[in-house]
Amino acid sequence: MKNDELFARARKLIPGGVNSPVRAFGAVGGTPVFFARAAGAHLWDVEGKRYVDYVGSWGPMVAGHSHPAVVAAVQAAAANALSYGAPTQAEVELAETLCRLVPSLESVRLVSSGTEATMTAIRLARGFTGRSTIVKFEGCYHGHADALLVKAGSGALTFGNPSSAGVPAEVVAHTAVLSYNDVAGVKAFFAKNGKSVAAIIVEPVAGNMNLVLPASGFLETLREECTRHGALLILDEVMTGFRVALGGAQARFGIKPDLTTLGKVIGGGLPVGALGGRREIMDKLAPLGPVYQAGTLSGNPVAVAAGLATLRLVEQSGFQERIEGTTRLLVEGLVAEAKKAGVAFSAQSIGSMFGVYFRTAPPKDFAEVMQCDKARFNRFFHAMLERGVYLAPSAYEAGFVSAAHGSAEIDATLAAARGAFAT
Ligand code: KE4
Repeated sequence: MKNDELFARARKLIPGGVNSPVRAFGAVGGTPVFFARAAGAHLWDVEGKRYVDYVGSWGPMVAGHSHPAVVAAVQAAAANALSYGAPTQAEVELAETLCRLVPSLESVRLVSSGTEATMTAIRLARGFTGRSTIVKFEGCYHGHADALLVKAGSGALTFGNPSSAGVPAEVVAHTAVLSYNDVAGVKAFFAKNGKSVAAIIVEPVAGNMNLVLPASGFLETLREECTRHGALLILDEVMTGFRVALGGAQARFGIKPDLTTLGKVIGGGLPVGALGGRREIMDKLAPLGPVYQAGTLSGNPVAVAAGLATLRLVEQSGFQERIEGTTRLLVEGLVAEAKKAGVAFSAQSIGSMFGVYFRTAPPKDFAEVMQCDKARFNRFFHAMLERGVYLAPSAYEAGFVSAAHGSAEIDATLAAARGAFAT
């Protein structure tokens, strides 16, 4: 079947024809591509067209698609069992691996998605501190738990309004929304509200408003303010974990959180999320403590096998350096092609994440992201798609490089960009 035939069929029974909104191409227009196969740095759609992939399933495929070692581990685990709903050795091995690679994790609980991880971390922070207020930042996304579906209040109103129908105002009444990288704004909020804050949750490198790097002193201020006021610092590393550095953004920026949420890479493409941190906090979780959390498929043996096999590849010597070098080559090449074409464009990378922007310099906060030329991005997106390069179908998403991307893929991408910048 063709992409458009499948999309028409999908829309008959699946809302918007997709199982996650961003996949519907609503931001960029056109018909979403239905994929049939993936290997290494490439995807093939149902019409047999090949693409160089820079979405990587939104982050998990850091080792490349269908890596033989990961597929073999999944096949072996599946041959034994698909699920027990009971403890297994593999879950202990994954917990040991995560706590070894991310030293701030003294204890860790596995769940099945990033949303479950952040939803639980918020509940745990409130249960541990006995406080209600949660602070998040405009432009950061932490999954679709009610308390986190909140947009910036208008003007001085720091307590947010629901960003989704179906979320009662009362549910987000305790969620404050501040501006990312606004150090003064954070200090002012804490001076007034510090004693009521249970936690700050933040993407230490923002990847859900396109890529925005933390300004110097921003993460340090969050750490200081939380410590000063007895609030918890939750670093949402669902996207940055094992992408920005082996130990996550917290290793790269030297920030020790109280809790960390993880996902994506730790499942190697299968459903795994996790939250972890200080033992005295984690021990508040059931069955030890009063904060309830549960999950039928938490620690699923097949998903854990994919995660363990992926992390073994990620921690191999030279893995991070190589993938970071490839990502830098991509970004430098795109900037050079745009310059030759006289297009107002910028790009940046950190680890194996990158951002491309149709503005002359990378945005430093949400307001500057909103100044990017979205229509120009959408034209570029489709021109690249036609030329066999699959970028994230939104101007407000980060891109991802895998270990399977090499000079051939970068050269092909830059050749496509040469044409796309000319459209
Ligand atoms: P999931 O529930 O989608 O596994 O994770 C939610 C989540 C939590 N925290 C961060 C920092 C995240 O980036 C995400 C999910 N990321 C999006 C990509 N922008 C997933 C793609 C999608 O929603 O389809």
